[in-house]
Amino acid sequence: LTLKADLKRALSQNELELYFQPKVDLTDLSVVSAECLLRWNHPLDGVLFPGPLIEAAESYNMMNELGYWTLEQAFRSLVELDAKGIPISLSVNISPTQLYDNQLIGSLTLLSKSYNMPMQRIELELTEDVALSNSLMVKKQLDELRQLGVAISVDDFGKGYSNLAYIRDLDITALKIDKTFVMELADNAVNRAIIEAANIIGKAKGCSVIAEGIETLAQLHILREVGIKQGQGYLFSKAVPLNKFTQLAQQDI
Ligand code: G
Ligand code: G
Ligand code: NA
Ligand code: MN
Repeated sequence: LTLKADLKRALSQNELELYFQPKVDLTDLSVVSAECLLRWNHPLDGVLFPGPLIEAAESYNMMNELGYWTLEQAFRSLVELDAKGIPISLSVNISPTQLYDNQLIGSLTLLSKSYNMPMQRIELELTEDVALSNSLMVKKQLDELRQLGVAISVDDFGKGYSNLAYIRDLDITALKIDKTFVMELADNAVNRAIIEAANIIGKAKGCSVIAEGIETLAQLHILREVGIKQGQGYLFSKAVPLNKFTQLAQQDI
């Protein structure tokens, strides 16, 4: 009950903020894009991770409101990045609820018009198990989003249910290899094999493959050996506020 009040206050009192974690080119380590991650500037506790707020939004039927707030901030941020000469795209995490509610396409269309920003600049990150339930309806929406030029990436690939038929059948633009495979990469041959397999699948589908959770140079080295082209992780940067991210990106442009 208190979390519901927290969520309402956070939304109405501007306590939420989008942070940006760079996605880098693993060859030259330049910033190519960023993932938007929600943070909660709590009046007493400082900057908090979004887990509890997202859970609260799900259980109190406010996920669409929170999701719309996030999308609007992403569009605003794109406008700011353009103004600073950084014409990259941004990815936003989408909760299954937002797909089931059928409002996503309407929201994106509206925001794209209001901010005069093409939808091609937005990438949606979906967890792997999103399409497992109600898959026909989800597939239809995802196809429509792709036709509008919205990029769709499958987040945490290899974790969830690993439904490869779903990966095969959906028109996706990127596979994001779950960080659990990257974390124990150096001393686990199976992890390396899974990453190699993901890379082969991505190539065959014509989509990009990105590794998450890169924390060490040893991991980076193996990922380069395997041929993974893009990555994200604390080795490069955690998620940071927009002004900080702008500085990181400007060093590369
Ligand atoms: O940095 P991190 O702790 O923020 O993210 C925790 C989890 O919350 C991740 O699974 C991430 O995908 C999710 N998350 C972060 N921001 C958002 C958001 O804006 N919307 C949704 N639905 N999930 C988010
Ligand atoms: O579910 P999703 O993949 O969107 O969640 C991303 C989560 O991973 C966020 O909480 C983000 O802060 C976190 N993260 C990003 N890079 C790293 C990393 O290098 N190591 C670890 N442990 N977590 C990371
Ligand atoms: Na994500
Ligand atoms: Mn992920």
